Amino acid sequence: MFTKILIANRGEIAARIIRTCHTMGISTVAIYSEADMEAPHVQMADEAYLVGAPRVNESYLNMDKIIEIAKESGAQAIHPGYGLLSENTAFARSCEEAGIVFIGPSPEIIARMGSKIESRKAMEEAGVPVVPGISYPLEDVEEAVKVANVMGYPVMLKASAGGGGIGMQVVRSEKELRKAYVGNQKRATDFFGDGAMYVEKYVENPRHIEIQILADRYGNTVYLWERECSIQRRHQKVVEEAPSSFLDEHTRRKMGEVAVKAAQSLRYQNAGTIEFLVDEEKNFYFLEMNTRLQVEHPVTEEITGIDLVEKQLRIACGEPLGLVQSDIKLEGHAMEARIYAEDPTTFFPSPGTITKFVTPEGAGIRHELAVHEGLTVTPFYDPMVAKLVVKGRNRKEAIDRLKGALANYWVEGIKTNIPMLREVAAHPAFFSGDTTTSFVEKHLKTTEPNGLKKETFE
Ligand code: MV4
Repeated sequence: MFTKILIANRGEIAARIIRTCHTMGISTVAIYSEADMEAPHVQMADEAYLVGAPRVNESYLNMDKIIEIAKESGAQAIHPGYGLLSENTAFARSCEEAGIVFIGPSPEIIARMGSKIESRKAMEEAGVPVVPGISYPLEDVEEAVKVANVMGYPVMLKASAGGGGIGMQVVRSEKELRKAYVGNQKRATDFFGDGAMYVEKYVENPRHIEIQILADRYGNTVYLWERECSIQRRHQKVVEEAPSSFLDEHTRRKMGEVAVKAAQSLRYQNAGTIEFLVDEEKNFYFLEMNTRLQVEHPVTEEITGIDLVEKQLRIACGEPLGLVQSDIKLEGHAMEARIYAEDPTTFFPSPGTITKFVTPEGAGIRHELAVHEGLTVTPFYDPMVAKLVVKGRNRKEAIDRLKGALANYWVEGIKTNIPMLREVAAHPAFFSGDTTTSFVEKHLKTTEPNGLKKETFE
């Protein structure tokens, strides 16, 4: 096993990775920016190195500097966490060239899954159901019209490099498609430097259900059930749970087996997630593959009892998985609520100094924290300050614990989305499992600032 690793991240995920390293006797190297001198991950790590100015381009995205620090400190591997450099092909390649293990899949797979067109093509070849549509880049608007007319409206025009809802539009007629085409292409080019687009049939009112997989270099691959992440606001996940209340035993197994088939066809290694759209009839379609540890991974850990970070480290240093599918248990029900430093009425980030941060404690409550009392939340990074993870013997108990914990969460000095989380947790539609991607829009009072209707994409 590695004796020392560098964590190329910050916030709760850096702290989360350091915690597992310490239970495994692995020494940890943190990196930090000038804005993160007091951050918890710096305090927790055995060593910490300043990488640069607050802005991510000068700190947490400074690949050369990070690799230099890894070499200097004697770290044998780098864990990239999520976001930042976690799905950066060039970084994974640079690590390889420097003789440092990148804790994740190969650069080739990261690149391939980073293109929505390429990943669709790969999945079609593997026999995985994909949303009806095309798996090659459109030449021009005339081709788009031709394809959409055959498929039937509504369709979704999507950028191959898209993400976060950018470069994606629902179109309900030829007229709308013609109107959307150029603007969507321009946005994709501006944001991602790649204007390639394709079309898919639009799936109405879907659920977002993703399968966690683990795969070692010897071809052993298992699925760790699903996470349902349908409760999102503007493509930002708010509450996730495992298992999904929507799936039956048969669909759950089928989706897991398909995810394993997908991973094996790619010769995937390490932890990964296959995202599916699930329609009202429980048909499921591949959406994209995430080649990193995800924010919501704790709900999977809670129901399986498996430490995903530990598995990532063991796989990366060449150990066999040591698990077969029948070893993966599914016990209880877990939920995660993401706590953001944001104004609950405007949804703008709310930086500031935290003057009170009291977390609720009790049976079935787990915290993943990026902050503590006295810390200043700066405007430079993702505004997520904490994750509240709860577990119960069943979904009802998990919801009760979520409600109870949110009621006792006490934060002052910054504004948070806790009021919105309380509204979700207490909502009858949430209890009844009406957890589609339209939940926030359909059921919450607090969806848009000042009651304004949503704009642009979606
Ligand atoms: C879709 C879709 C309906 N039909 N594709 C949103 C994020 C991006 N990765 C894919 N997304 C969607 N793709 C087809 N063919 C609906 C969404 C979608 C969505 C998906 C998952 C979670 C929340 C969502 C919110 C709005 C739209």
